[in-house]
Amino acid sequence: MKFYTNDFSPNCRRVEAVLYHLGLHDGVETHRLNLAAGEHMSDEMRTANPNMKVPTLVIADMKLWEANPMMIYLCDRAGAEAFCPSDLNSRFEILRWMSWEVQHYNRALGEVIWETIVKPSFDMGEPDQAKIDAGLENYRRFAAVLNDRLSGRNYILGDKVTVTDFAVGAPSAFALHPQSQIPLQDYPNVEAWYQRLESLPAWSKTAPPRPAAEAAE
Ligand SMILES: N[C@@H](CCC(=O)N[C@@H](CS)C(=O)NCC(=O)O)C(=O)O
Repeated sequence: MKFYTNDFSPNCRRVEAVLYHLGLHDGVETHRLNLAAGEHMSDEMRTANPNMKVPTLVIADMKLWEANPMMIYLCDRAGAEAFCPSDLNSRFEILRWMSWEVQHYNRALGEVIWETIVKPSFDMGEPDQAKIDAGLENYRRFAAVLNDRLSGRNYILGDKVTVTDFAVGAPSAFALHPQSQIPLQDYPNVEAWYQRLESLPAWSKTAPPRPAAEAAE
């Protein structure tokens, strides 16, 4: 199994964490690509994924791209029923929250983090306050939904961690970073759930390096 990944990417982190969680990581040939240096723009990557994006997994003849379906594939292949339940209702919940995080929650979070963490870390210009404000307004709308969902639950589907948490929680390290401006103090269930995720072995093994801006201090 070949895994093309990047250490800063929440999309990659969620897949690598699943590989650790399922005990598959040792059998993986991992290619850590420097996206800023364009290492993903290669013929090898184009063959593995015509989008030339990470995460990408190659398992024999299967070329897997798009993080969320990749995670479900890995779980089903490993028979990880508790981590990725296959009954009809659970599958609906998993797919619903995955679709929601891509379209709403993590999109809003990403808009803010791009300005507050990514741009300063990679010398990409000054943060745009108007974009931060718009992103935060969006974030608050969806964070309230997640905060309610996590009321009385340790994880999104219930008491046990599932693949759903790895998908929705993928940018946890950035959201928790003080530089992010994400108002987690107003969403205490979300903050506690992020901390819970961070303490899982598979999650802590895949923590991104500290943002360059902080490392330079
Ligand atoms: N929807 C894709 C997103 C993939 C993606 O955008 N990956 C980024 C890193 S997070 C990437 O490869 N960027 C390099 C580029 O677009 O050139 C997924 O879920 O895997």
